[in-house]
Amino acid sequence: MQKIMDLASIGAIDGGGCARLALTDEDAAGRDLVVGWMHDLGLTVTTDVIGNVIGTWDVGDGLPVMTGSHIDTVRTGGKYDGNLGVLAGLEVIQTLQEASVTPPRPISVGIFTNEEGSRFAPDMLGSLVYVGGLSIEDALDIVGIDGARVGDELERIGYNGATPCPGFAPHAFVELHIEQGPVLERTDVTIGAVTGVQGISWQEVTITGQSNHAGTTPMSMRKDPSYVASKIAVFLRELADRYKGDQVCTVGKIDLFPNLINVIPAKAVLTLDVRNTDEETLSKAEREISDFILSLSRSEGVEISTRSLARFEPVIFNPEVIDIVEKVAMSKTPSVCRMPSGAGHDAQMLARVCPSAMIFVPSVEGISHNPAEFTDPEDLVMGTNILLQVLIELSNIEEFAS
Ligand code: HGY
Ligand code: MN
Ligand code: MN
Repeated sequence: MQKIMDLASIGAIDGGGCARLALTDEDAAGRDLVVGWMHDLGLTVTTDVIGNVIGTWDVGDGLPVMTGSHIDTVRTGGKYDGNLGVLAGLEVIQTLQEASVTPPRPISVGIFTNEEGSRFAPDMLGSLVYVGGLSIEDALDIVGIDGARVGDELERIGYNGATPCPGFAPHAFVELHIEQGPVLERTDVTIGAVTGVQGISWQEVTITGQSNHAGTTPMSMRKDPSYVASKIAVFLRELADRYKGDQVCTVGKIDLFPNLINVIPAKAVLTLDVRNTDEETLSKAEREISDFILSLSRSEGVEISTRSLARFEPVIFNPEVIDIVEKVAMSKTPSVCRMPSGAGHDAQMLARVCPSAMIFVPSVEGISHNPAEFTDPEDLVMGTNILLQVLIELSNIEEFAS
């Protein structure tokens, strides 16, 4: 608990949250603090070419069992998103060391770079490169919303490590994370045995119209990007309402240029975050949105270009690991349910290279990506104890069936 508070004090913002956007000075300070804790535990610490930090307790033999998450946050982040998974991993190692319990395999804790993706898209960038899903060359050339380049920022904060990517494929991977939604609380369940992660589609849409005088330009003559951007935002909301089920759509960012009260904008740039647990439905939503955007460009006489910022299909976690999470959780509380994750996580990338799953603990009022994010301490402790037991069970498995 103290470590959560100490880390949360870095980049602290009003309302009790954190702002540690990836590769900023605040992110670097958070990394330095946690790396210090890794050294205190006597872990072997490596930093790879995309800045992923892996702390390994070199005991036992064979491939390590890995846990971890991220410590970068969104601009209005909370104390627990990502941070819990990293600090719980360290807590597990410290607890085993203090109890003189040596697992049969090494245990690694990962801090994955830029999980949030809000400064540099895509999200889960560090774990994606770690598993070989994106070349380091392409990753280092990504330019963020502020014009900064990933490679330059990694160098600037001193986390452009030497360890190559793809990194080693662990024996298994399990991530403890807050749910970030209302399901556990609404169903009065304490632990989620996460079955997978929904599909995600991020796009940037650039609308070019014609800046003109807000007072003199007849409505019939206008080529107004802010009107078009608003129509797209409304279309997304109505699509989600039509599709119902797991369909979610968000326009989180709209920038107008020149963004002045008496100027019809020359340009609007907005982001589309569209997700669904079902790949076919997600693709259908993308097609509908693209058709709508094309029809709008014609009817409003504006030019519209789109750029994909992230596109990950839904991921199903390893059944054996999910079973172990559920079994261990049930040994501590009867209040356990299986559920998919609405948010993206590094575990969905590690699932490409090793048996992986996740443990969820409840978010009070389902709030996250918000300084008010909160999880009851006894739930944090329960989740961490389950993580400890799951890591021990995973390290005792010789061979996974799949
Ligand atoms: O956007 C997400 O789902 C995650 O927070 N990166
Ligand atoms: Mn997270
Ligand atoms: Mn997040």
